[in-house]
Amino acid sequence: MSMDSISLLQRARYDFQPKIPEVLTKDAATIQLENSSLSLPPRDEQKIREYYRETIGKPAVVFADGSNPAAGRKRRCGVLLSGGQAPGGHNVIAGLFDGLQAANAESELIGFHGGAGGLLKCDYEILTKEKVDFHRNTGGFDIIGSGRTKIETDAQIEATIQTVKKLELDSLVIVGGDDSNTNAALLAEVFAQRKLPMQVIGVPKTIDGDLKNDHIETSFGFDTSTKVYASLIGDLARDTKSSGKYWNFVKLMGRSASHIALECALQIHPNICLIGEEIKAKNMSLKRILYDICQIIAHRAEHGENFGVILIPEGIVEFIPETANLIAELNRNWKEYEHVFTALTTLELKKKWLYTKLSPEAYHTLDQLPAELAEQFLGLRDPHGNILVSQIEIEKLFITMIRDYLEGMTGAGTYKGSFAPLAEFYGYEGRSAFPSNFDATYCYALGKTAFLLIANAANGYLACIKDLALPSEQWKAGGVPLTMMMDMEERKGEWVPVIAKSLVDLNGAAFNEFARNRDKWALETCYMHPGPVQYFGPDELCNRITETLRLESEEKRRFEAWANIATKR
Ligand code: FBP
Repeated sequence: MSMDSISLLQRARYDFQPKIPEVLTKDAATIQLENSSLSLPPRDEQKIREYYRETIGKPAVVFADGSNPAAGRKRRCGVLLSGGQAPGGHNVIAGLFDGLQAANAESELIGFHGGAGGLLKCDYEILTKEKVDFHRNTGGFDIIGSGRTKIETDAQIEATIQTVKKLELDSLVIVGGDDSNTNAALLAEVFAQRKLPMQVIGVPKTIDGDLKNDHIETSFGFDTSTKVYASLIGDLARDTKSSGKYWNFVKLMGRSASHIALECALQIHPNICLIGEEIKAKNMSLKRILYDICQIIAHRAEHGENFGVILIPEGIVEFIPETANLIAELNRNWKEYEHVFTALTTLELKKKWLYTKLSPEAYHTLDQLPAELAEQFLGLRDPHGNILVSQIEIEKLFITMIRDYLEGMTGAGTYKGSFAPLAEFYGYEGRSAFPSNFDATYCYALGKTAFLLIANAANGYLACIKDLALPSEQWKAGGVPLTMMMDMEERKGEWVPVIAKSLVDLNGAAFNEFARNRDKWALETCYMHPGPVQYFGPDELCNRITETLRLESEEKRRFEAWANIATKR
C-alpha cells in the first residue's frame, strides 16, 4: 500500500467527505430503532413462514434519537463482498469500520476473502485502519475480493457455523445482490433457529439495478456505472455524428434486466434502445426486432444519415422468444450436459447430440446461429450452471443478420445507404470505476447503517436508505426485514422463497419517458453528451442523480401528493 504509486485522482478522493444524514453521525449509544411499518411479504406469507419462522414478521425500522447502552459493546463483525463488482463497495466497508470503531475502538472488522467462499474456508483478514483508509472512495472490490459462491447446502451451512464459532463472530454483513441477500436471509434464520448469538445484515449492491422495490430505491453501483457507460456512449455518438460513417451497436451489461440500457438511453437519446422486458411482453420475434431496426436504418439513410447508435442489453438473449427458449431448454438439461459436454470436443458433436435432446424449435435456433455464437451459447456457464450472457456476442449476431436483411431488401424498398457497423460491449469498464459522489456517499451511509442495525440487535435486515433524490443530508436511514422482500420462485425445480429480481416496469416513469421520446430519437439526431463522471465542481454536475431515480422519485412524489388530497376528501 505505497502512497507513491497512486494516481492524483485517488489521492484527491481520499479527501472526499461524504455528507451523510445527521443520525448516522451521532454517538451510536444515543440512537435506537423506531418501528416504521408492518413488515410481511406482500404474497405467499404462509409459505415463506414455513422457511423463515424466526425472522418473518419483524417491523421495518428507522433510526431515532434515544438510548442504546449496548451500542458500545466490543464486537467482532465479519463482512464479505458478493457477486460482480459495483462502485462504492469499499465505502460500505469504510462506513461499517468507522461505525464499529467509533462505538468501541477494540471492535474488529473481519473481511472474508473472495465472497462467501472465504467464509466457508475461513479465509479472512482483520481489516486495519490503514487498509480501510487506503481504499476509501475508490472503486473495485480489491480490498478483500468477491465471489459468486452461494451458501445453500447443509454442509455449507455447517462450514459457516464453524467459521463463526472459530472467529467468535457476533455479526456478519453481506454486501450483494438479490441472491446474496437471499443468502443473508437464510443465514439469519439458521442462526436464529439454532439460538446462536449472531446477527446478519444485508447491503443492496449491483450495477444492474435489479435489486429494487418499495424499500430500495436503487442498488449501489448503478449510478456510477451508468454514468461511465453514458459518457462512453455519448462520446461514441459524437464521433459517429462527426464522421457520419458508423452504426454503433453497443451491448451493455445487465444480466437479467434492462435498467442499465434504459438509463443510458435516457441520458444519451440513442437512435434505438432495445428493452428486453418489452420484447418479452410483446413476444417480439428476432425477425421482428431486426425488421424494426432495418426500417430505422433505411429511413435515416434516406435522409443521408448513414450512422447511428443502438443500445442492446446483454440479457436480451433471455427475452427474445427464440433464444430464451433455447437457453431455457439448455438450462433444463444442464446437469446432463455437463458431463456429456466434457466428452464432446467439437461443436458438430455437441449439436449432433443436442439434436436428440432439444425441441425442433430450440434446435432450429441453435442451428441458425453462426458457429462462434453457437459455441458461446453452449460453452459458457458460471459455477451455478447459469449461462454467462455477458460473454454472448449478441451485438455481432445482430450486425450479421441486419447486413443480410439490408442486402436482401429489393424492389421499391431497396436499401441504398451504406452500412458500416461497429460492435462495442460496455460492462467491466464501469463496475470498478471510482464511485460517483452519489455512490461514495450512499455506500458510506449504508455501511454506517449496517453498523447501527447491528448495534441495535437487528438480525435478518437489509440496510436501507430512502429519499435518495433529496440532498444526501436529508436521506432517511433504517432497515427492512429481508423476509419482507421475498417471493416464492421456482429454482432448480423446487419452489423456494427468494428476493426476486426487479425488471424494468413497462408502466413505470423511466420506461414511459423513453417510450414517449424514442420515435424522435430514432429519426432525428439529438444525442446528448454527458461527459465523464464529475467528482469536483458545482452540485448539479457532481451530485446529479440517475434519470431513472429522478423520474421514479418525481412520480412517487406526485402519487403521494395525489393520495394525500384524495384521503382528505
Ligand atoms: P451482480 O448481479 O453480481 O451484481 O453482477 C452483475 C454483472 O455485472 C452483470 O451485469 C454481468 O452479467 C455479470 O455481472 C458478469 O459477471 P462476471 O463478473 O462473473 O463476468
